[in-house]
Amino acid sequence: MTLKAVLTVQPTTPFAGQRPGTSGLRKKVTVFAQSGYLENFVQALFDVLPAVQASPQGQTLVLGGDGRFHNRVAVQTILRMAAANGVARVLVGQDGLLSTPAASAVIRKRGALGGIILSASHNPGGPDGDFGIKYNIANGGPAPEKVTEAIFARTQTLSTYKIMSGTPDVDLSRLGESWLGEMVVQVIDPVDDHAELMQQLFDFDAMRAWFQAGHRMRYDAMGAVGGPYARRVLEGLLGAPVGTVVNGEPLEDFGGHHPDPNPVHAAELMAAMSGAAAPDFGAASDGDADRNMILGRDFAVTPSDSLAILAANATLVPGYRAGLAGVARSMPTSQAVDVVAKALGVAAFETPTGWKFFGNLLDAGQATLCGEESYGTSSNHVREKDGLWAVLFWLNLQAVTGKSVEDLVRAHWARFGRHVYSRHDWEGVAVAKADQLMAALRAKLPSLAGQTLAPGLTVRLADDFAYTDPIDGSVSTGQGVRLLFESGARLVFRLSGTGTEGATLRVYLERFEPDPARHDVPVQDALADLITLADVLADIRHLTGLPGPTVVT
Ligand code: G16
Repeated sequence: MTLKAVLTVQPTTPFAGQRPGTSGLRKKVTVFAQSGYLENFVQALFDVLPAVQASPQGQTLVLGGDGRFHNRVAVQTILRMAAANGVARVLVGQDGLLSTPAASAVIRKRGALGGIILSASHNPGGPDGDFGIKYNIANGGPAPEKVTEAIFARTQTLSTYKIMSGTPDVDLSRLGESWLGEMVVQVIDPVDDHAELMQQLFDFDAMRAWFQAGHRMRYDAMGAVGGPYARRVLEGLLGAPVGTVVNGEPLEDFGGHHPDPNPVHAAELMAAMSGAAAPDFGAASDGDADRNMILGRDFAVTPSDSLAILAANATLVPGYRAGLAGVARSMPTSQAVDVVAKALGVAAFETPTGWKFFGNLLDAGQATLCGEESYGTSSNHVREKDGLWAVLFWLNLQAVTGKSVEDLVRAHWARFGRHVYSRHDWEGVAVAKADQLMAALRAKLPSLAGQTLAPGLTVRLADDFAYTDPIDGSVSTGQGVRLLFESGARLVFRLSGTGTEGATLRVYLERFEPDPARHDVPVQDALADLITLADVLADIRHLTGLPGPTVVT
């Protein structure tokens, strides 16, 4: 007997706090697991789509996530709701998995209306960890603020949601099509489209030869969704030895890893990349595989430098042989790429934090490469940041130049100067204290311009960053307090929009060092006066009650 799916309209009441942050709605698993919590958000999305994009009825959507705890349950709920809301077809990654860049690639390649991505990115997973959901539009990129605000507004007023009931869960373990009510569920290989795209952009012959010549690499997927993508390309298509990808099985709790690829959370990789016997190249990706960390032997590349170096060397890579239309970086990202853009004679855009702000520039063909200090880099091939893409770019550069990671970075600094850079995170701060700190800083801004706050640190501009999108004219204010000094140094303060516990204060520190003789001064020493100034200016230790930053990258 075949069971028939029945459309059910369930009564519900609004939940507070369903406003998406920097990248979608992120909360504890325990919050998402409440009856109706996910359902309300998804129904709000379906309700507002006709007004902000197009009706979901009769359309194709893409669905998948990073495989973290609650992913499997949430995928089934969303499938039932999509069917109840008239969606014609959902392309879902096998076992409910899709990395964020792969979801973007699938949306674009298959002409979908958009996609729902389940991830809390670099946040910890497991039953006590974090979960998240975000909607990406037809260009493959995160929904802009007008869409996320409309979804939020709807979450505050809805009283019912629609869902199909009466049938067992859809089997997502096998590729192929099945029906859920009137909707087709098409289970796709999560890796295929992305792997194909990588082959269109990079010199696979040169990279294969690099491995054949005996070079070694270690890619740490941190127990998250990046493993299958890295394995297919590195160990499969490029012939890297099996074992090049470590922690390559996507696990619900990431195998206990905190899948945030930075020197603190990727300590295991940092250790493996140290010493004469270490591999030539080290890399890591995060929970949903959109972030990347790039390491040489005993050498770490800052994300801001990475963006600048990729831009400066782009024409060495097949996909970018014709040069760049322009580059874009988030405001707190160092100015290293601006200097490259100037030398190349192309535009450099400065946007607020959040990948969604790059979408219009990429769609309009004004930027080719984009990047952020938060370990995100990508190009116009998708509308998300892309961890494996960045890693392959670095691999391609090493393969065609014969230079090591460290050689490439040092040559870059010698030519363009070094933007010495660090980010200090103060995590778990009481929200009221963090708000007080930012408000006090904002109040000080008008009095700071022209002042010399420490030797060599005269303020040229002090403001709260605001951005007018050059394509659609939309305005985003309150994007972070920044102090620009006459010397080119910068100090930026903002609160994270991705955390789920208390507030995280991020302090971004930057100074330009043209003198190669000083390029090896330890970063925290080179920034010591800015670090002290930040603490004094914002009264950080006192207001946060913390003895020092919890993460320094
Ligand atoms: C997200 C956004 C990025 C942003 C990062 C950190 O990345 O897509 O644009 O730079 O969060 O944001 P915040 O400083 O507000 O915590 P991901 O990898 O978490 O999706």
